Amino acid sequence: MSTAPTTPASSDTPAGDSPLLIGSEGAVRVLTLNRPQALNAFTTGLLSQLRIALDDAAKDESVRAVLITGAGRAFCAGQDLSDPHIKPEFDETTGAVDPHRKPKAKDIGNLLDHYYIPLALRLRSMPVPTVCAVNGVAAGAGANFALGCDLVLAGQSASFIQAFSRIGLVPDCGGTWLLTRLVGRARALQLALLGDKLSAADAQAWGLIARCVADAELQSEAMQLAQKLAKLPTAALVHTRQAIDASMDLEFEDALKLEAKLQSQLGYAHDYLEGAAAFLSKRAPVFKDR
Ligand code: LHQ
Repeated sequence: MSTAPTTPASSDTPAGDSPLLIGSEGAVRVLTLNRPQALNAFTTGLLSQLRIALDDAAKDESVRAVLITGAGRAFCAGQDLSDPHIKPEFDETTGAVDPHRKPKAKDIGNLLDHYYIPLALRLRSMPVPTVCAVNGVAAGAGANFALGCDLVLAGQSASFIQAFSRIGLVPDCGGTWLLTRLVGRARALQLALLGDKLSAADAQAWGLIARCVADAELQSEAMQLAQKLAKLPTAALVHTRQAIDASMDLEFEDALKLEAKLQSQLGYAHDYLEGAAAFLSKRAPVFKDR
């Protein structure tokens, strides 16, 4: 069953104008970034709504996968640079920063502390798998938010830009951690230092994303993938993510021990009993743990 996208309960903007659309298709919760006029750039409002929507999906036992995408021609252009929280002072007519005027200091790290860090942690600790359908350019924090999802599909015309160095910043929203793990130090530095556009096809070839697909197929492929994940044993998938993320910082023996600990927990749960029983009796399993 699918439901039309709606605004989050906490939103005070009218339906349709909401920066985040929320819908469902069966057990898949669909979140659509919806500021197409600004390439879905993150405002504090959008960041808050996104976190609330992920919290809601995490709490809702009927949700077994989350699919995130963008409205319009872009996925997300990162932080909205015109947001009053971070917009620098400059002459709006000439575009110049006045060297004689001491600019008012704005600690943009505060924005990370209050919005981006909780959002990135929320995404990474979702109790269900997450899929991102990157429908166009994903820049800055928009790229790293996408890469924080478990499986990333991108349309062939999509691209990834670590735009931070272009404006004198470092990658954030987990970029330094994610890029290094996904593509290794050399390519992480290439992407982050130069801020060049990486095509979806190259992103797939580099191992940055799971798959590049035809633009026309993106949404249906992403939904099919999310539906497939929703039918798999959710708790096992989420523990798998946890073990894979932890493995990079573990000695081999400690990774073996973590696997054994997680296996112990899962071995008592319904889904293992169901999976093994279904295999042995040659029927399809029906998983339900979360
Ligand atoms: C935008 C934006 C945008 C506002 C396009 N903001 N309007 C965290 C915390 C604190 C501080 C700072 O940062 C962060 C994390 C970050 O994400 S830093 C990185 C911020 N993002 C960027 O620097 C990317 C800026 N955007 C671009 O470089 C280009 O727009 C890209 C390459 C994404 C797309 O280029 P085009 O396809 O040529 O589109 P466009 O540039 O013409 O943009 C279309 C409209 O969207 C345009 O508005 P307009 O009214 O002129 O039509 C842009 O101003 C607006 N827009 N990105 N981040």
